[in-house]
Amino acid sequence: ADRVLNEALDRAAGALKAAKSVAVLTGAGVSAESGVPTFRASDGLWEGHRIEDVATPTGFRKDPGLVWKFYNARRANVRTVRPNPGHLALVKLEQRWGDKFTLVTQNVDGLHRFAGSKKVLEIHGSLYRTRCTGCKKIEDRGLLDLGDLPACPTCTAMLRPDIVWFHEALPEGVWEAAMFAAHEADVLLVAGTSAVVYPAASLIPIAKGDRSLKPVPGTVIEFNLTQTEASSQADICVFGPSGQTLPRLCE
Ligand code: BJW
Ligand code: ZN
Repeated sequence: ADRVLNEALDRAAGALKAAKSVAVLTGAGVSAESGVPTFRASDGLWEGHRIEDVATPTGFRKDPGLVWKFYNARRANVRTVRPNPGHLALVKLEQRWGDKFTLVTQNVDGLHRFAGSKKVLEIHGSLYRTRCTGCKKIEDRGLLDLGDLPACPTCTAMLRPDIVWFHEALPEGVWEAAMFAAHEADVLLVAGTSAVVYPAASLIPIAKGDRSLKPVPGTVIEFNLTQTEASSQADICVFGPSGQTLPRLCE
């Protein structure tokens, strides 16, 4: 098993070395070793809640207090965690590739920025920010408890978490930049994601490209504990905890 892992890591390092442009797609798995729970538990619940109750616009309309309770708990957890060596390895890669490096994350925990990554595209929003349901103003409020039903200081309408729920569109400019980076990338690293949520997962086929748009297809390298929906599309699969495997890419 060790030999298989070392071979995959060698091939990954080789592909990376030859790349002029690098993109990364991360998911909840890269924060697992920091102590942030991942989403898809076997019972289909998030911390005992049904997904449609806490992570859809309909759920928020029905019971905003419950949704805020859920998010305040998530925010309290994230307040206690720190980046792990996987996050730090991605900071190093950004330093090496400069503006030819783009980190796209589905995570809302802010740990990539905390670790020191500069160019981070948060395609599913952030637990740090609120968005006003009235005047639409977005504000960074940190991770302090905001209470049951926080109101906008400007217009008094109800605030919501600045998170992309199911059935909602991704933030437009951010998503476009993510697609552009995947399209440009010679190498796409896909780390700690089950790759079942769209449109995020479509960055993988975008990086591979079809022949008319991208004469040399991008190389997709997966970092995960197990096989996922991404594995069959990946050129190289590095199985193991990303907090251990990503740092070895930088050696
Ligand atoms: C490790 C590890 C270690 C562990 N090392 N690895 C049917 C019904 C309803 C909707 C749809 C439907 N079919 C399709 C849809 C669309 C839907 C969708 O994709 N659904 C699928 C689930 C079926 N998508 C949407 O609704 C999107 N919007 C949309 O389509 O809008 C259309 C529209 C267009 C134009 C105008 C208007 C509308 C929006 C999707 C937003 C998703 N947001 C969420 C919730 C945010 C809430 C919150 O965080 O509080 O974002 S969903 C949730 O999943 C979260 C995550 O970012 C996202 C991805 O999950 P991720 O990161 O992959 O985590 P896990 O847990 O799934 O996987 C963890 C992985 O890590 C595993 O593989 C482990 O093995 C691994 N791992 N430890 C390495 N140490
Ligand atoms: Zn407002």
